[in-house]
Amino acid sequence: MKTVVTYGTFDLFHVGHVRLLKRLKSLGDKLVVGLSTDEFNLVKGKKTIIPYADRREVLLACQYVDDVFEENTWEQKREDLIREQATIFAMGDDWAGKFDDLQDIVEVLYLPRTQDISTTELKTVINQI
Ligand code: C2G
Repeated sequence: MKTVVTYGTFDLFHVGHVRLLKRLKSLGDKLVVGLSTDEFNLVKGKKTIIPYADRREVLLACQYVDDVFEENTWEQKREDLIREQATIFAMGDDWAGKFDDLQDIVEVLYLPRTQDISTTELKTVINQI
């Protein structure tokens, strides 16, 4: 069983998220997502539009996602990756290099982001309606 783990907020779920999750699932047999809680997003300097429970439901409805757990801190990744018996830890390349310290326990990958879409841009458009 080759488990891939990733993390994110996945607020206002959009095609950039879908394309990343699709690519991540293709790297293994199981894809598990560490989903940022609303409280952790405040730590990240982000205010989520969609509450955690609904963001979790959306992710679990995505055909590429097999499981979701809470992301509450920056520091929990190592413990999570060991618990999930992860083979690969992967993120979009806006995080390139940020998690290389985990290379002693997993393969760390950074995949190209989907251009021209982001939750921030969607929020801007919504505010202009
Ligand atoms: N992403 C992407 N293309 C986009 C937008 C996002 O590939 N157009 C990717 C990001 O690179 C990230 C994932 O989708 O890997 C989730 O994006 P966010 O919800 O913005 O996650 P982020 O706030 O970066 O949280 O500890 C890590 C953090 O929790 C990551």
